[in-house]
Amino acid sequence: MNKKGILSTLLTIVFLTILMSILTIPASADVGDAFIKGRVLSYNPSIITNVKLLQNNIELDTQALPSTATSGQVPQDFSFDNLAPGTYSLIITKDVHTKFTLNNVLIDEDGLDLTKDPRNAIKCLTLLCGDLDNDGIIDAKDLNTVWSSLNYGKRTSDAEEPRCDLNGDGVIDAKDLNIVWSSENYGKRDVVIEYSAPGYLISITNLRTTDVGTNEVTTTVTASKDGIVYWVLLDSNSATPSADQIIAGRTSAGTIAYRCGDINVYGGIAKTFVIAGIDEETSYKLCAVAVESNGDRSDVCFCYFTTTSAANNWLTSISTPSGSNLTSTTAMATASFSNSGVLSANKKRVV
Ligand SMILES: [Ca+2]
Ligand SMILES: [Ca+2]
Repeated sequence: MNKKGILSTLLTIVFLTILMSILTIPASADVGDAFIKGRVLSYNPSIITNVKLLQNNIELDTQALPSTATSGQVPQDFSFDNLAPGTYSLIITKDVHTKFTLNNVLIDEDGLDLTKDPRNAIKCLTLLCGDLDNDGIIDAKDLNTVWSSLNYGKRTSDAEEPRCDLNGDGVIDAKDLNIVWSSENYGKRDVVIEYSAPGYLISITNLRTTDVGTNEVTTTVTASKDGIVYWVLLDSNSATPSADQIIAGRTSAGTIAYRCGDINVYGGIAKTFVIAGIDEETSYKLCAVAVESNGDRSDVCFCYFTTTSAANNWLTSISTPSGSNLTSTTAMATASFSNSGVLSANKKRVV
């Protein structure tokens, strides 16, 4: 190559270098101060847990979570930092566990801490364990591999398939068999959760009093999904208790609530219950939380009402069956009240 050719080549390299530096746009995942952090729960910490961060199906980063020396089911934390606000996905993989995908994770400029989420399935991302043949389901084939005489009852060094030591304690025994056989794992597949899917979390869509009396109140509650609604009745000036406190029948101060209870509900169907034996002419605050069978909870909600006064319980009418004799000591009469009430016997003659 002559001098002219060398110069031309050098110029081309310089030109291409400049062009590439102009065309190279920083990855959107690396331009902000936002973050996403979370917690993964899985078995056998000596096996690597991989957490992938994706955006628009493009992998942006992967973290291999640090392992500890212990065996069993252990939590491991992760954090992806310097992210731009946006929508991301997480894919978590680990040998002998099924795949865990969390889609539609919305991150704003303040970042997102999944461990603060009210949903148990997101607060702690739990990998399902026992998929020895990596086919995406934990089933009889996996169970039979652990149960096989070539593996069961042996130390991992002597077993045909050492991966059957699911908890990582060095032996393949009942603990490992029970991990596969447990209802949390057996028959389950890869997990996919939509983080931002509307209606994912149970909610109380309606809580109101439908009939307020002197000493009782009729209440209607509707939840978005099947579950149990726990409630406490408090003085109207009371602070709102936490979900845990309502479930335990407590006030925000931890003392026993004036009244408490729970009721089974079915998604979208209004359920009515009566709280009786309460004080007349008193203002109350009714607080409630709905809990799904998987432990997920709604926000706490509340409403106020004031019981009526017995003094306003007017006698609105009184009548006697035809032919009865009001001068008799055994006269019959029918009374009506504006609220529920009892007519006291009066032996005076009525004229
Ligand atoms: Ca399997
Ligand atoms: Ca074991």
